[in-house]
Amino acid sequence: MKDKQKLPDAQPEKTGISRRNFLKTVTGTAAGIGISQMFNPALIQALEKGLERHPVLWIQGQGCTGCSVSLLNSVDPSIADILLKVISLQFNPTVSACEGEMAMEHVYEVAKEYQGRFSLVVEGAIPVAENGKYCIVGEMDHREITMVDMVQELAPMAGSVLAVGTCAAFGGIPAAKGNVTGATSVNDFFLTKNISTPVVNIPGCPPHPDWIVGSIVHLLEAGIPELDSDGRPTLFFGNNIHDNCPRLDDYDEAFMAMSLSDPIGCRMDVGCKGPDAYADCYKRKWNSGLNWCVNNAVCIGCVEAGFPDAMSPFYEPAY
Ligand code: FSX
Ligand code: SF4
Ligand code: SF4
Repeated sequence: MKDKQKLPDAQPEKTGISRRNFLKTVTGTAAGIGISQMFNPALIQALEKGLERHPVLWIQGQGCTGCSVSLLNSVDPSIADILLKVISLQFNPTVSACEGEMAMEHVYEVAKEYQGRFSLVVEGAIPVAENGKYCIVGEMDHREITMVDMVQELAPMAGSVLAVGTCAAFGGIPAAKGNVTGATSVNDFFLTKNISTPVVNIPGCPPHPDWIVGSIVHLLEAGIPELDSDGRPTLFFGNNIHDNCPRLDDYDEAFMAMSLSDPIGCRMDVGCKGPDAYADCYKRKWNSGLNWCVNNAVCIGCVEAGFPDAMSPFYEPAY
């Protein structure tokens, strides 16, 4: 699984896209969302000379795997180009062929070999109750390895940590009311363990693939992106959904949709949390730019630290 090879030059016959075109694609995608500033010609030239692909270890605790699946759905650039041209994904529990003790050994070997130079992606919350026993993720040397062990041991060795998904970034659904597992976000976990590795939060339940890919590319080419007070890249999470919603005029005119089947009207009265949510869904959209939540339903505020309890709780809130 290890790959320390220099990136080859263009291999369109294998991947359908050259490295140059890949970078153009990423830059082009970035341009529409205001992040073109982070890619300048000097950086692109440096990339085109070929650098070692960046090692990434992706581990998962309490989550539904939607974050991994969302990344796999990356269309432009494709997941194949991300894996073949940008990062060297050394482990991901959903897609790695390696499993069992061998997989655990590999993860720890990679962390030692690339100490300070790899990125650790954490997907899902970290259940700290009962010494982490609610989430045993592997076994090695006759020791059960919990998610708590993995984050505690690997995060200090990493150069950076990406908390992918609202569960990892803020606790999310596993930390919702009624949770008995002590589901904890990466940043809160780091505070209790005195871990100081820089963290980039990429929330969303699940996060848009562009938010994951764009953050990784920014990290590799321009360092840690500018973060808001919740640790999210302002590139993607800097603007309010309601302020940019195509239905804002309806809101201003108090023209409210009465049900989700109403094709027009502001959806606040049927539960839209757009006013409390900060993300670029309104212009990026989902499924290759085809649609987004407010078109067919409502924004449930899935990128926010209070999600789901403070946004769209599973229980009847006592107002
Ligand atoms: Fe959480 Fe990831 Fe929501 Fe699921 O595993 S962000 S539950 S979409 O996918 O962690
Ligand atoms: Fe705001 Fe939601 Fe109404 Fe759009 S539908 S204007 S985001 S409340
Ligand atoms: Fe999440 Fe709202 Fe964006 Fe939908 S529109 S992905 S619920 S932040």
